[in-house]
Order: sequence, then C-alpha cells, then structure tokens
Amino acid sequence: MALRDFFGRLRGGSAPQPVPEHPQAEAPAPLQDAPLPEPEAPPAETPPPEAEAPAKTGWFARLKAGLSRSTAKLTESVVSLLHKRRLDDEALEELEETLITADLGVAASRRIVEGFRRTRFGKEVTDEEVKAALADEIAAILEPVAQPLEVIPARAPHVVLVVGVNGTGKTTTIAKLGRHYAEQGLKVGFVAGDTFRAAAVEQLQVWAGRTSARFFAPSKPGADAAGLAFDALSTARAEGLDLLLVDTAGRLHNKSALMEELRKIIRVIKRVDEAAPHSVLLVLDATTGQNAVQQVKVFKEMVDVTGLAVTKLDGSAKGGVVVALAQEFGLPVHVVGVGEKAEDLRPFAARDFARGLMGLD
Ligand SMILES: Nc1nc2c(ncn2[C@@H]2O[C@H](COP(=O)(O)OP(=O)(O)OP(=O)(O)O)[C@@H](O)[C@H]2O)c(=O)[nH]1
Ligand SMILES: [Mg+2]
Repeated sequence: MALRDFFGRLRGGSAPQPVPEHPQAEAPAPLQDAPLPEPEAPPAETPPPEAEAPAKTGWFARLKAGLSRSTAKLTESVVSLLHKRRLDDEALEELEETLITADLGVAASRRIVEGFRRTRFGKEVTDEEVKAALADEIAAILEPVAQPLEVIPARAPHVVLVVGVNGTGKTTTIAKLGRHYAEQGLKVGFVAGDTFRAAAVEQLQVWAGRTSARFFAPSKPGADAAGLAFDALSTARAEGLDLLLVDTAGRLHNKSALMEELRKIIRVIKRVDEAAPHSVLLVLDATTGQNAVQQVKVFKEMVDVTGLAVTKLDGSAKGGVVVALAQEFGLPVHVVGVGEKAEDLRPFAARDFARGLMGLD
C-alpha cells in the first residue's frame, strides 16, 4: 500500500507528488513558544526504492508509541481477564465492561464482543488470539470512516473550515496540513479566523512563513472573522490559490455566540463560492476521552461537520475513543495526530490503528 499518498486524494489538479519521509531527520525540538518544527530536508527528487519500508516502520512505530498508554491500559486488562479462561457469558460480559472503560463506547464495545462471541464462544483462547481477534473487530468498525481528506484544487480554492473547542489542535493541524499540501505543489493559504487572540494570529503567521503559505490576518485584534474570511476567499480566488485553510476561535463567551460566528463565516464565504466551505473539519483532542463524543454532538448541531481530525493520541490513555466516535457518528476520520512534529499528523489507517491499539505489529 502506498502510505505516502493516502493523506488525501487530489482531484482536478496536477498529479500529487510523492512526499518522501525523512525518518532520519525527525529531531525537531518539542514545540514551545513558537510551535514549529525545524524545516526538514527537502524531499529527495527520486526516493530510493527501499524508502517505503522505513517510512512504514517509522510511522507505525510512532503510532504504536503514541498509542502505548491506551494500549497498555486496554490489552493488559483484556489479557488478564481472559487468560486461560473459557469464553463464557460471564467472561464476555466482563470483556464488554473492560472495553467500555477503555473509552470504546457502549455500542462499539457491544458490537466487538458480539463478533468475538460468534467466532470464539466456549473456547479457550491464547493471549495473542484475543488481541488479534479484537483488533479485527475494531478494524471493521474503523474501516468505513478511514477516509482521506479529499482536496480538489480545481475548486480554486478548496476551502476547509477548521472548527473545534479551544486547545484541541486546530491551528497546529492547519499548519501541518498546509505543509503537507504545499509539499505536494499546491498553493496554500491560511486564514487567521481566531481574531481575538493576538497570539493565535501570530502562531499561524509563523507557520505560514515556514510553509510559504499565503497568510490572511485580521486588520486588528477582534476584527470580524466572517469579513476576514470573505476577503481572504475573494483574494485567494483572484490569486489562484488551490487550498484555503480557515482557522476559527475555539471558545467564544457561550455556545450560541460560537454557533452564530461559525454560521456567519459560512454564510459570508458562500457569497463568494456557494459550494464553500467544501470541508468542515472538526478537530478533537483524544486526551479528553468521552468528552470528544460530546463535542461532536455539539458541533454537529452548529455546522455541517464533514470530517474529523483526532489529535494528541500520543500521551493519551484514551485512544479507544476513536472507536466510539466511528461507531456513533460514522463521520470520516481524515487524520490523526500522534505528536507535535509536522510528520506526526498522519492519515488515519484503520487496520494500523486497530492493531496499534491492541499492541500488535
Ligand atoms: N502531543 C501532541 N500535542 C499536540 C498535538 N496536536 C497539537 N498539539 C499541541 O496542543 C497545543 C494546542 O494546539 P493548538 O493548535 O494551538 O490548538 P488550538 O485548537 O488551535 O487552540 P486554540 O487556538 O487555543 O483554540 C499545542 O501546544 C500543540 O503543539 C498532537 O497530536 N500531539
Ligand atoms: Mg488556535
């Protein structure tokens, strides 16, 4: 499988360039004040034929390392629960409770256990079998939602509105996506729609500089975000940008104010392009566990969310929530974040994720 190009299909534009990874160059300092990785070595013109293998290993190792806390919590309890034990009703009930405790959600946990019951009931299973069978059940839930973000440059530009509560990783995700698509040769623009906080505008501006993205800043702090988005999209059209990523404020003083602001942005950009925004990406922080489920409900009421990005799967013991999200909403999960470096934002691969969650290779 080509791991490099499943970030997003590009349609209607020039063919996507391969984006070689540089596992050997992954030592940027942790992001602090200026949350930026050092620019990496430019992509090699012709990746060596063996480049695929290290890339896969590098990414999967990072995913597994990122998920390790979730994995430890989940697999240890599952294995100790079922070790040398026949799979009877009581064992399966306990398994269901364990999965719920690991943030997989009630519906998904039930579904996984039912699948497990069909194939294994009454049997004694080895630890490895348990993990592999659970990973298969989890992958079956995740597969339908593992869909790349589809960017169509012919939309000139494809507009992605990025929403989510504050601190989930919206700005960082915009920066990482922007860099990825810029490396593929797209002309990218960032809109600093979180206009109230000067620091938020600066953060995005720094990223724009590093990514050579066109940057659209508010005229003054607290300027109308919708007006800014309107101007940015008009200019982006005139300048022939391919992709416009619009940042938004995570928190206004209350929910209805936030809803009003987001709806106004959408209303206003539709005056420039009726089909925009082409994607509404909701960014969720995995460390919040079940709270992420609640956030999807709230944002779905506000705007037409088209897909999810789940960040901070590293350092979270709550990676299982991705399974709950998939089961409950069926929304595409486009990308996952397993660290602060640019290459730590990755396409969501169902099987890798399911196996990583169960601690399998
Ligand atoms: N460990 C880890 N940190 C992340 C990840 N994604 C984002 N972060 C960090 O989370 C913090 C918040 O990220 P931002 O991108 O500023 O979040 P935001 O949603 O824009 O926040 P507001 O603008 O305050 O609403 C930053 O310190 C990021 O570096 C990730 O996948 N893993
Ligand atoms: Mg932000």
